[in-house]
Amino acid sequence: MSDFPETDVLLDGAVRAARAAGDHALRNRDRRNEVEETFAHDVKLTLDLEAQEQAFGVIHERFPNDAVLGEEGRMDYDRSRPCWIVDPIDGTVNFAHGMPLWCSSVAVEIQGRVVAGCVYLPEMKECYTATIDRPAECNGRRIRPSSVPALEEALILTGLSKHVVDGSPAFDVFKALSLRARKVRIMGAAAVDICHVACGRAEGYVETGIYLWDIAAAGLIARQAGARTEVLQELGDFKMRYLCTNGILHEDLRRIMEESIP
Ligand code: LIP
Repeated sequence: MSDFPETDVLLDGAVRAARAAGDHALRNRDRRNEVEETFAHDVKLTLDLEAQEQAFGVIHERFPNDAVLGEEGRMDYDRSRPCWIVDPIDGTVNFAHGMPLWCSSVAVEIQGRVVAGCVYLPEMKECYTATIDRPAECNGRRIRPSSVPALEEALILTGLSKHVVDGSPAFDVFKALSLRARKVRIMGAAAVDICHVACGRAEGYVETGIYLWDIAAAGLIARQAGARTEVLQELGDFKMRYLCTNGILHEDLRRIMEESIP
């Protein structure tokens, strides 16, 4: 018996909200170059804001008393009531360039625990889901991490934060991983990367400077698939150093992270 009897209702809400956001962005991708703000290593699109409002609309209609926390603002985050955590377009720069690896991510957290989540990839036609009391699925089929036993055989995913500067520890981590793993890739969307670990396409994901909304839904999906997740360090303002693995390689990857970061 789940501690959260309504997990099926919560998951349905997360899926509807993620699809509302992702399908809005997909339908309007010819407007993907409408920019609200540009940064050295990131961009905020008009569609980021619109897609978030699509997700919030679904959430407020079905769960009017719950809190929401979104990448694009609305930080009425409090743990005294259920909180919906939304990244309307994760992989924004990929989306802006017309690359298909992006997603909409919606999770709901109750008493500090994510209990349901959905990561929806409109252009890849993949929808990852999980609740705290049910296994993770992609398009309704059970997913599991890989059983690759050694880093030398592994594909590891990582990312460079929008705050990257010369001397960022991420470069040291990237070098250390690249010298040990079969391959290291930067795909540009954390939630997609974590779902790739959850379904066995990659053996690990590491990133420094990633946000709660990037990992909330995908982290639950990974855990419910049988992968392992760990917040290695809280960095404030919802930022963190994060690790997700197939479990077998967790200690190796954690050690490389710790040895590479002063
Ligand atoms: C992105 C993350 C990615 C990170 C990028 C960016 P966004 O999120 O998913 O892992 O490396 O810098 O933060 O901004 O596209 O939602």
